[in-house]
Amino acid sequence: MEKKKPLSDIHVEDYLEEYAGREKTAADAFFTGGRETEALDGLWHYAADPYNTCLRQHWYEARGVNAAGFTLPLDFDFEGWPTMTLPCCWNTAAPEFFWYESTMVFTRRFRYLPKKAGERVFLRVGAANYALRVFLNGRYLGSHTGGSTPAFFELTEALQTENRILLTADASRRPRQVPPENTDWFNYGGVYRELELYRLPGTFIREFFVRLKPGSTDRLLISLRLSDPAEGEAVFSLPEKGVEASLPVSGGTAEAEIPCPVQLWTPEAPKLYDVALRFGEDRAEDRVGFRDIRTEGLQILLNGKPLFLRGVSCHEDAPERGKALTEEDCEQAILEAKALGCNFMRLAHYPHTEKMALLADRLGMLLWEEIPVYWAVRFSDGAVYAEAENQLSELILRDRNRASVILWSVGNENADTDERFSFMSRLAAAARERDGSRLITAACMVSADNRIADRLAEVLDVIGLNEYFGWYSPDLRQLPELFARSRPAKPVIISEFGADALFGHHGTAEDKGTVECQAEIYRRQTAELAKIPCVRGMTPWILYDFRCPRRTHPLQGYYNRKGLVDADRRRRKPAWYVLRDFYEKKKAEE
Ligand code: GCB
Repeated sequence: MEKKKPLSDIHVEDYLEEYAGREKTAADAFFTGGRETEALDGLWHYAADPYNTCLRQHWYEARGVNAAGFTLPLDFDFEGWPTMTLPCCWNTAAPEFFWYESTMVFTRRFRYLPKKAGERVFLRVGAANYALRVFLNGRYLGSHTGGSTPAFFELTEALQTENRILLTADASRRPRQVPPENTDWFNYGGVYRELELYRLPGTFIREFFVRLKPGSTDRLLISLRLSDPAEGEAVFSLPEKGVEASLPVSGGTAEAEIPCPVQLWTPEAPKLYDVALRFGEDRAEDRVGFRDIRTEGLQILLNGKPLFLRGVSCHEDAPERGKALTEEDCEQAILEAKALGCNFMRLAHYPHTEKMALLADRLGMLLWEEIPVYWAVRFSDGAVYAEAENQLSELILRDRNRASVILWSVGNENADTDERFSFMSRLAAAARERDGSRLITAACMVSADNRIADRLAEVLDVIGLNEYFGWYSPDLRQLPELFARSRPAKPVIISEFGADALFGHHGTAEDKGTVECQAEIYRRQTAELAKIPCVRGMTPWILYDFRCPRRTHPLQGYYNRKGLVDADRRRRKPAWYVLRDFYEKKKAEE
């Protein structure tokens, strides 16, 4: 990748070609629980680079002199660049980048001293939107695409004592990405989740999956996969129950079923157990709950008992931080949902930070997790499918030990075409194959003739249904009509209903955009939905107002105002109390 002669880059338009073929995917992910990390968070020098000059000119090689020893003029100066504290969304980090949706280059130095002979060192980036490229000491280590799932890069071969690391993060929206170009949320750019270094032994535990055997209450299933096809013995332990079981590992994998009566996890009593897995020099740990989730006819059963999912939808968006949520932000959202009477949250429309599921495990909140197969994804394109499936795999690998997560959603509001049917059926099958301990869903749309007729429902366990009666479809009488005309044989979750209302904007229930109108729609929606036996839950749209460039009406001000709570995450609108009262009644009926 050496720059041949001066200005040689200016006539090259396929400059990205040399960076192809080094994509990091779910196959590079590894289990992170219980491992020591060294943070690479903190101050990084940065430059906005909308023309991708870093990639075109190979800035990461940092060549200050030519072969003859003459000093070269440079278009960059790493140490002279300003600094930004990562992780963050650059849109909220500096006012001049609020609308910026292109490439940013980040670089810093760090010191490395080996701790153990033969150790391997990896960088995990919790999330960077959308295409991330990593360079260490002038060498290209690879790329990752997908704006909401973690990326893993091995640094070992390129490490020195003093290191220069450089990242490029390209937040461009593109039609062949997942999500595609057009979404109803703000496209925050940045390396916005933790940057961490991991030191692992030569052979390490790549996957560690522990769950209750579906349908049982006293048998655990353990799966493990190592980094190499090694042979040997792994040891699984669950100290609180005195379990220490040895697992024969063959070809780098092991599967075991272990008798172990446990106290089941529920939202009301979110019991967690410490578990650990050892292989050779490596050890992984987690804190997990055990629960059974399945459907029977029109019911959703948690640990064998019918359950009504009193939910709310949620985006990842805080006014001062965008998507770079802190643990406090996550806890605030879960506690707000609890105050509303919820036992369930839909984390729309992309994988949220793993902090959410970790907290939900601890605090007792059921979760729906989703990948951004949103609206008009290019369903006919094989590469787009691969991208979607990879994001799904990365999410499942990340969160499958979380008892709180009961549903994987393979997408939202997609037109019911043949191509979409085959694309999303494949995703549903992939999710099922990777994880048989959860239910599969997707947020479908009401058909043009007001029925639940989406063909995708055939392959889902639970039908998610977005309906906006009273709002986009203004006639609320069509809601009972919808259910009179549809006889789904599976449980339905109303994955969205709602109405925009600006906090403090008053008027009559007929005036769109007023809090009275929103509250009235919530009153009528909940009253109707309560009568429908197949409706086993709901996640109205949405907990908090969120940024949205498509929303330019003065009442919106570039926000989607369907929040039950204002974007300040404090001020509750009247519809909040309507939903709270409805959920209290539902809870009392249980
Ligand atoms: C929907 C979408 C969601 C939007 C919402 C709205 O159906 O799934 O992403 O934000 O409607 O407010 O229009």
